[in-house]
Amino acid sequence: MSTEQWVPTTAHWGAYQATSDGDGGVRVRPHPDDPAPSPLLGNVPGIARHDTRVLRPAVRRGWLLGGPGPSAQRGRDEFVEVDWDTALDLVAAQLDRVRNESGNEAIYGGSYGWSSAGRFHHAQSQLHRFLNTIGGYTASRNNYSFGTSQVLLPHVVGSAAAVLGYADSWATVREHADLIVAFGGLPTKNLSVSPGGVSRHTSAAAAADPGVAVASISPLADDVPAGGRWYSIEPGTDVAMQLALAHVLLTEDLHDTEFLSRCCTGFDVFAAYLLGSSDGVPKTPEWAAEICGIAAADIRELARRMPTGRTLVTVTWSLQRTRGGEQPVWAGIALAAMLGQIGLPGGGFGHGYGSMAEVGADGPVLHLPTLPQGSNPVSSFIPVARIADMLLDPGAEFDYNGQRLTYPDIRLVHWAGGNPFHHHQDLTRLRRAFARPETVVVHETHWTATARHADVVLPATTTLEREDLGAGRRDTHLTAMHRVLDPVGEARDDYAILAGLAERLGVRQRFTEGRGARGWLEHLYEKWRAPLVQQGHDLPDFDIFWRLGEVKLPAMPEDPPLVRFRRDPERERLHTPSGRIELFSETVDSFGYEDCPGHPVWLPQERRAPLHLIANQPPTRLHGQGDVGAVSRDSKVAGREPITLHPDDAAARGITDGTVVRVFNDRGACLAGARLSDRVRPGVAVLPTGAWFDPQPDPRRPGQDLCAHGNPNVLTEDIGSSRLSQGCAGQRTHVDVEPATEPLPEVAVRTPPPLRRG
Ligand SMILES: Nc1nc2c(c(=O)[nH]1)N[C@H]1C(S)=C(S)[C@@H](COP(=O)(O)OP(=O)(O)OC[C@H]3O[C@@H](n4cnc5c(=O)[nH]c(N)nc54)[C@H](O)[C@@H]3O)O[C@H]1N2
Ligand SMILES: Nc1nc2c(c(=O)[nH]1)N[C@H]1C(S)=C(S)[C@@H](COP(=O)(O)OP(=O)(O)OC[C@H]3O[C@@H](n4cnc5c(=O)[nH]c(N)nc54)[C@H](O)[C@@H]3O)O[C@H]1N2
Ligand SMILES: [Mo]
Repeated sequence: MSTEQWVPTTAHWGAYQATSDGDGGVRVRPHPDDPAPSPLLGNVPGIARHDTRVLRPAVRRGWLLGGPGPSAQRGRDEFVEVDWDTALDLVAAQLDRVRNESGNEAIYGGSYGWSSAGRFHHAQSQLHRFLNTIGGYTASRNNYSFGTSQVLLPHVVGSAAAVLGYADSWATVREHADLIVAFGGLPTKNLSVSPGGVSRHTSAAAAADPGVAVASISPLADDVPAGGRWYSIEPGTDVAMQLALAHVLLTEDLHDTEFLSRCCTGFDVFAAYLLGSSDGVPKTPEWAAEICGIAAADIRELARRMPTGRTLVTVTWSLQRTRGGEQPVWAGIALAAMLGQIGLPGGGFGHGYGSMAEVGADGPVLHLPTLPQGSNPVSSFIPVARIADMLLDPGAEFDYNGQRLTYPDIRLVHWAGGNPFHHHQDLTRLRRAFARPETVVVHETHWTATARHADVVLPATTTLEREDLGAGRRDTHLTAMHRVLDPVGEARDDYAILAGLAERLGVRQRFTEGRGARGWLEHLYEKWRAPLVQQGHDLPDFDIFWRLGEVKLPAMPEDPPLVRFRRDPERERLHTPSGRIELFSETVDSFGYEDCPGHPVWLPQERRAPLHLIANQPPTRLHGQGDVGAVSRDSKVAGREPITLHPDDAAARGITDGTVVRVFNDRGACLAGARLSDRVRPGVAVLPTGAWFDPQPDPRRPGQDLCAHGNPNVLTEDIGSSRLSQGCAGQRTHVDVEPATEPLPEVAVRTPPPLRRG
């Protein structure tokens, strides 16, 4: 029987309300003030309770019997369930042994991943704080989302935040912009999501129907908003189109020379490249049309239109999640600089409209309550997407942002709140990499592929089973996240798990500071509130906040850095060597990287299979989270992840709608369910990320596995975006597709791995 106590909570897909269904499960409904609630809400009941919840601590049999050591059995072995004391004793003993024998550098604690919303129980922050109290760990830098831009932007505009942290709100864009030129389109499917959530989905509502003319450049018609024009582009060729647009502005004298000389440096070098005086190739619309598949006349017409009003040039994050990913971002900035509107409302350069709810959201830029993580005495780190290289090749050197670094020798991997067997590329290679350490510890709510590749799996609660404070960056409200359910099985909060380890390592007091979880919530809230109240903001104390369920975040009016810079470039210098926007960077040039020279360039891409595969964000879930929920389950085709093919490409291969296909290239293969649509460009296939990795013998390739479920990361290449940024390059790859032949392996990943009671 339902108790009908609806309480507030939030998730990466936004604030909502939940109630217990009286039967151990949960019911959900949108926040009453949300103009565009997320469809992902429909996954929640199915994730909270599912057969794949981890119920008890579990230890891989081979590791339990044989002790720590490299093992190719990870991901293939059965598990033995043990009690909490046994599990925590085992993990604490290994942490202690590894730090004593090999130093804390041998512990990899990067632990990348989205975990859940909630400022206190954020698993990765908890783990970092814990590892810092026991002497530190090898860390990771940057993210999978826009890791390439995080390294590039400081060289071009002085900081990543100048672009990523201060996007104009959609309200400002709608008021001032006449035209949005959107490379990567404005896919609304992405806009219900933001790290920490948004309380009101204003971006999703605005992007779906912007009320501004939009030129949407993408291989997919679904990326085009209402009223927008679709420029169907060949994947990976946006830079050619951007250069041609710039070429027209330059040769027809439509560029803003005043802005370029007052606020930028290096335009002369870039202009010489556009004209072909530096490489013999003028970047004309005719040149670009051959590469990108958009008619020269269309490019010319668009270029001539851009300077006639306020124009926002946007680039989705997807465009930089690829080899040479710096180029479309830098070229987009150069294009916006030539229009001279950077720093004007609704104009200039935007990065991530169409990628995430926070970009274009209304919320203030301000600090939220945050768990202090302490400091890490270990200096070794990797750019986050170099995980497999590090595990496979300790001691090897690699390039990163002008430095030559060395991979540390990792003995123990500790992961909480992430799923590398979702997020990383070339999962067959990642399996080899995960065979190398002596011990892999994973905290998980569910039996994800990463949990299945661990030696010790510690069951974590979900947000619904605990209390927290929730808000995203650029959010409008802070949510009091109430508890709805009892912990499932013997699951514990990550905080409690780590406190148990800290106790065994003699640092419990340092880790907990003597507080329980509720004590921390009050402490973090009050510490955050005090200075704001001093500044005159009206914020209730913790008890009232908790009863109200949410508070409005105070506005912090501050002009964005690029607005201030535009007004007075001499006094508001950017943190670049020249103090200006660098269209040519002497610093980047001095690194001598052929895959990221000193100004934006066209870098042709090699291709070894006939179809482009776009492995974009799934419309039906958050990454791998929610794959067992109703929305994701309902989207499957013949039980597999849907792959969308153009009808011509399907016909040429004898593939019909609704049938199972085998998607393959020289790295790997997976099964998927075919969907035919002329809303994808011919020659392009779309297989979103996030179907739980389900490796099983490939009937076509003896001795090798395929993913029976449709995870595209068995196909993507595990390579850095460039020597500069070493970012994730997983957005696209090349494949072929064929009808699958019987017998078809069943999807096995929706039931737990073999478990025995210890
Ligand atoms: N091919 C390809 N690959 C990609 C991308 C792409 O475009 N193409 N995109 C990349 C991008 S941008 C990203 S951000 C990554 C995302 O990759 P991840 O962030 O690793 O993906 P998630 O599925 O969100 O993984 C989070 C995990 O945390 C677990 N979890 C949730 N709450 C808790 C908790 O409270 N405690 C603990 N211990 N665990 C919890 C969930 O069950 C889930 O398994 O993927 C990347 N991978
Ligand atoms: N529903 C949902 N929303 C999400 C997420 C999720 O898992 N589910 N994940 C969130 C996360 S972590 C992130 S980082 C953001 C990511 O935001 P993005 O990286 O921007 O999102 P994607 O959906 O991967 O890609 C956006 C679009 O880029 C287009 N595209 C791909 N290649 C090319 C190309 O070469 N040229 C052009 N012009 N277009 C191309 C594709 O058609 C794709 O639909 O999304 C966030 N939003
Ligand atoms: Mo991301």
